[in-house]
This record gives sequence, C-alpha cells and structure tokens, in this order.
Amino acid sequence: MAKQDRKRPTEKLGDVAFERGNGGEVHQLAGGDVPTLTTQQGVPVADDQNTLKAGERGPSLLEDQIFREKIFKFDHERIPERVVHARGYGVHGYFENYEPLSDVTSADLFQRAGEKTPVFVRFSTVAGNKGSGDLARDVRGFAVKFYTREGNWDIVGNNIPIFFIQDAIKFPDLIHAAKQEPDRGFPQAQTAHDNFWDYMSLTPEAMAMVMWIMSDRTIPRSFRFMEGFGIHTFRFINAKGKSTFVKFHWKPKQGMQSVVWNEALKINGADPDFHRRDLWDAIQMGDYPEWELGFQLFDEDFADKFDFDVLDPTKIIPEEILPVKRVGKMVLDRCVDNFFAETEQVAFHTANLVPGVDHTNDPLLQGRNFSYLDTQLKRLGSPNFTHIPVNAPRNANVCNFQQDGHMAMTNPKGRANYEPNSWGGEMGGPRENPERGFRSHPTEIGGEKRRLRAESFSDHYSQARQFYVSQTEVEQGHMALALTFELSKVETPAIRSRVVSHLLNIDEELAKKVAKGLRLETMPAPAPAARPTKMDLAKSPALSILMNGPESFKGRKIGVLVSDGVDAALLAGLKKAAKAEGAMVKIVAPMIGGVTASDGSLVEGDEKVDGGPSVLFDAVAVLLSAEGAATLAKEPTAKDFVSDAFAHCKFIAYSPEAMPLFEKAGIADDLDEGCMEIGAAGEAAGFVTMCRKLRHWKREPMVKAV
Ligand code: HDE
Repeated sequence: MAKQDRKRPTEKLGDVAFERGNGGEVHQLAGGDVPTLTTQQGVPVADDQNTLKAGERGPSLLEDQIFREKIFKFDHERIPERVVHARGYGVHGYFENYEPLSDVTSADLFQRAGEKTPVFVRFSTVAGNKGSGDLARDVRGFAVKFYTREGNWDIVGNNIPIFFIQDAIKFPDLIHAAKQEPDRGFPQAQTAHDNFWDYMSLTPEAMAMVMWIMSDRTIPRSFRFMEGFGIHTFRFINAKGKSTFVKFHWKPKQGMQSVVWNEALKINGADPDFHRRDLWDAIQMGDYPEWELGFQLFDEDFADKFDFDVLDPTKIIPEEILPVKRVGKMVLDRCVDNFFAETEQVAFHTANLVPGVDHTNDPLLQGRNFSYLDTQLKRLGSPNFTHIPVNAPRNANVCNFQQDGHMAMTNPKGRANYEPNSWGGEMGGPRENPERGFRSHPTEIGGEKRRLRAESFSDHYSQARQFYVSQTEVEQGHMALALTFELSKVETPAIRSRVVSHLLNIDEELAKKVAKGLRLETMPAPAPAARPTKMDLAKSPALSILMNGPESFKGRKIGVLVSDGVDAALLAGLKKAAKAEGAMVKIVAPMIGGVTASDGSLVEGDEKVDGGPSVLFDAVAVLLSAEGAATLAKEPTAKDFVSDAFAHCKFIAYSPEAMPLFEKAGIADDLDEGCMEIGAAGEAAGFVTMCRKLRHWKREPMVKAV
C-alpha cells in the first residue's frame, strides 16, 4: 500500500503485524524478523493483494510489472513429470565403506575403511503419474547418487532384481501397455487392465518378472523395508586393469515387510502419501533407515559356467550360488529442504560412472545409457541441468571447456575455452589425466551387424518357476490371489486364458488355482516355449520375504484405539514396551482432542478414528472403557478398525472391556492366539514381543473365503 493510503492502525496476527486494506483484506507487514517481500529483481513490494487498476473499480493495467512477474512465474511452475517413475520421494544420507576393496575396484569411494560418501536417494513407483497413490501394486525405483571424490556415480535400480524385457527397444511398448490406456485415460497406477496383460501374455521373456510383480514385493509396507538392486551385471576394474563382474544389492537393516493387497487398496484411500510420510516421519524422529550395500562378484569363468547369460537382465544369480558380500552401509538421515529443487530436479543416469566401474553389453543397460541423458534434457529443459545443486558433483571439481546454453550457472573462467592450447598454467585450463581418468575395459568385440536375440537368453520359465517355488505357502497364496485379482479386471477372456497358458509352464498348481479363481471354462494348452524349461532349479530361500523376516518390531507402528476412561497404567505400559522395542505408538481417539484416562489425565489423539484406520498400523491395541466400547460399537469406522486389523492378520491387543466392539464387528467368536487380552501393564511387553512376527499368518485361511 502506498504510504499516503495507510490511515488504518496496525493489528497483530499471531506474532505478525498487519494492516487491513480498503476491502478488509490482510496486508502482512515487514519489520523485526519479517523480511521485506521483493520481486525477482529484488525490488521491494508494497502491496501484494491488489493489482494496479485504473480507478477503484476499473480495469487492471498492463504496466503492473509486479503482478505480471508473479503470474508469469506461476504459469511456468510445472515441468514435465518423468515419463516413468513420476511419483517419487528423495532424501539425503551417506554411504560408509567397511573395508578397502582395491583388489576388485579402483573406485575411490571403496578405497578406505570408514570413509563416508554423501548420497541422494529417490524411491519411486513406476507406472503412476505424479499424483497417484503410494500403494499401487508396482515395482519401486531405488535410485542412489553417490557424490564421490572422483565424480558422481549413480546406481539407478529397482526393488526387484530383474526386469520385464531383455532389450531396450521394447521399453516404450512395455510402458505404454502398463500406463493408463490411451483412449480412456485410465486405469491410473495399476497394471490390472487389458493392455498390460495383453502385452505380458505376448512377451514370454517377462514371465520371471510377472512372478516377482505378483508377489508381495510390489506392495511394500515402506520404502524402509524393501531391498534394492542394480539389476544389470556391471564391471569393476582395479588399478591393474583387472575386471570383475558385479551385481549390486541393497539389504535393508530394518528387514523386509509388505502389506496385504486388501490393505494396500485401503491405505491408498486413507493416506495416498503413506510411503513418503513413513520415510519423512522416521527421519524426523531420528530413526534413520539403513541399508547394506552388497556385491555379487564373479569372473568370466563363473559367467561361462552359469546356467544363464549374465548379460540377460531377466535373470538373477541366486545368492545361495553366489553369496552377497556386504561392503558398507547407507544411512538416510536428512529430508530435502525443498521437494521441487531436489526430488523433482534430481537427474539419475546409468552412465554416470566413476573410474573403477564400467558397463557390460547387457542390451537393456546399453539402451538405458542413451535414454537417461535424453530424458533429462526434455524434463529439465537445458543441458545445464548438471548445474542444479542436487545434480552437481559435491566432492569433485568440474573443470572442462563445455560452456553456455540455457541457464548456465557456471562458465569456465579465463581465456582458453578449447584444448589443446598453448596457454600455460592456469590460463590454459584443465588437461587430460591418463593416471586418474575414466577408462573403459578393453573388451573384445566382433561379429556380424544383426538384429537378433542371443540363444543364451531364451529360457523364460525356469527362473520364473524357481522364484515361485522358493516362496512360503502364504506367499504363494498371495501370488495366486494377485494374479486372480489382476486378471479379473481384464475384460477380454482370451487374454486371461493366454496368461494362464504361461503359468502352466511355471507351475501347474499355480495355473490351476488361477484358472479356478477366474472360473476359466477350459484349461488352455501350455504356451509354446522357445526353450524347454530347465524345471526345478534349486530353491532360493533368499527370494522369500517371510523367510527373511526381521524378528523385531523396531521401526513399526502400533495404533491404539482409546476411549474416555482408558486404563492409564495399561496405556503407559504399552508405550513403554513399544519404546523399548524401538516401535512407535499412535493414539486413535473418537475426537482429535483426545480422551480422559482413568487417572483423570488427558491423552491427546494423533488421529480421529475415521482418519486413522487400522491399515495405517502394523499392529493394533484396543483399550477401551465399558462405556467407550458401547459407544464405539455403534461407530462403523471403529468396527472397521478392528475387523480390518483382524482380516489383515495383524496382532491385536485388547482390554477385556473392548469385547462389545468386537462382537458388533463380527470377530468376537474368532479371536485366536494372535489376539491378546492385556489387563495389566506388564502384559503389554508380551504383546510387543509377539508383534515381532509382524503378522499372524495362520489366521489367513480363515479370513479368506474366496
Ligand atoms: Fe528407467 N528410466 N528405463 N529403469 N528408471 C527412467 O529417467 C529407461 C529401467 C529407473 O528417481 C527415466 O529420469 C529405459 C530398469 C529408476 O529419478 C527414463 C529402460 C530399471 C528411475 C528411463 C529403463 C530402471 C528410472 C524417466 C529400458 C531398474 C527413476 C525419468 C531400457 C534397474 C529415477 C528419468 C529417479 C527413470 C528409461 C529400464 C530404473 C525415461 C529406456 C531396468 C529407478 O530415462
């Protein structure tokens, strides 16, 4: 407001001084700690609530540069979202190397024990758009950027160690088929539709991946509880030039955990940001998630003797055959300052390699090496995206003669912008360094120029079967249900049948279960296979989530449904036991203001009952007074709280007074050994110990009738 207009007294809004304008609008004022608002040019702004007008009720004037600049910036806020992995969440941390690894690689970050290298990690879903739900049944991206002293190195991986296709030329078709169908623009963030399964059923090489995506790996409980993989075989090179093949693994120290499908569907409604909130909460609380980096190292001899081609990205090397050597840990300990600046603008690239690491001829990797640079130019709009702080090397200098372009932030100084040059010293600029510089492994390459798929890539079913038979019975059940669910959304019966024809090559029982679940009229013939399945590879227990449980409830959450009159000592006992385990307690109350406990104290609510359904928690406790139970028994969301917890095989603790709610929810007669009455504070510790198993899977056959 111009000074001459300011006739009104200054008021207070919290700590901030403000004035009211002619129309009663609020003008916050600078002063004290409150800085002056400026334009992009640094010009102080007097009035940010009213455009410049001709007359009090007149038209707005084109000369209003303050308004025009503000709207112009706003109109251009969006950049294209990533064509895949659009929805993601990034955080900072560090990698700490356990021991020098100079025998296998000269990569600088692995040379010294205890050395820490900063990292930026972005977790993502693949198919959904930026605003889709976190609990889509989908592969999760697991991309890590190491800011090493020899430049930035990216491992752009996923939470599944293989991929759908063997050759990069197929990628656009795969992604088109997975995303929403182009004529109708849905379904969003899900593969349960005709186009996806049509493409899968016509892509036998995808069958191992189909087994993985139909497992619980694609509905993780949290980013913190999933593994990560570099997928392709890469090369390490040591100082003597010796090359060793390597596959990268990330092992979560928190253990693995997934949710059940019905839970995932409901979480997406209750909290579509469930995964990002989980990571944010854990880091804000100081419960920093950790992963160990592991290598599977092997040489040409091993590669030649292995049953499958190590360049085929649809295959794993089972850990039981080639153990994972754990070489260091990654700790994620800092959220971003700004989501757009860091998470949106971070640019990963499979070809961001450092000396000591190199590519192989995996045809998928080779295609990726082209794609990522290209996509960043489209998305970030300038070849200078490497100047954006999250992408710029942090521990290495950038010295070269590359210059100019849109949004150049740093251009080389001095006279020389080319080399070789005859300007000496600093003026001449940087020079090549054969000692330290990046070198490719001198691999022999020969052969005819042709488009073909190597014969060694042609077994599409053996490892699909190996994955399936390596799961526990519970996990196998989930896979059959997932396939049945997805194919039940497919409208074309022929496509359903074609998928089943592939399942027959993987496991007959599985095929029969799915066919029955779909009510297929006739069983199709098995799909023709390029190469007969090597059936019955040895089971690999490392592939199961449940066989590798954490045996701890650390980092998990108990949702406690309370009412007025809740036993204060019992609640305190539960909180104490959870804290001792490293778990969190969240109070779910009829009203967010909380409840009055038996000792008259106020227990504040973290969630109101309809905003905190049990799907948001790993286990639940229902601690009610008799009166509270009678009231909540009439409340549908309270009934859902307990019946869902029961159906999702969660451990349930309850005060005896809670029974009327269980009766109304229809579970009172079914309570099993996964449900524990806790009448005294001491019993709460027993309940938390029980929760270490994470779920009471024995209940599952009882709660799953169809
Ligand atoms: Fe990607 N992928 N991809 N991908 N990918 C992208 O790059 C691509 C593949 C992966 O959090 C894009 O910056 C091709 C496998 C992750 O920012 C794009 C092929 C794996 C992320 C692209 C693949 C991945 C991406 C889109 C087949 C697991 C997110 C935006 C040849 C190892 C990174 C972008 C982040 C992102 C291309 C296959 C992982 C278009 C052509 C296999 C984690 O460049």
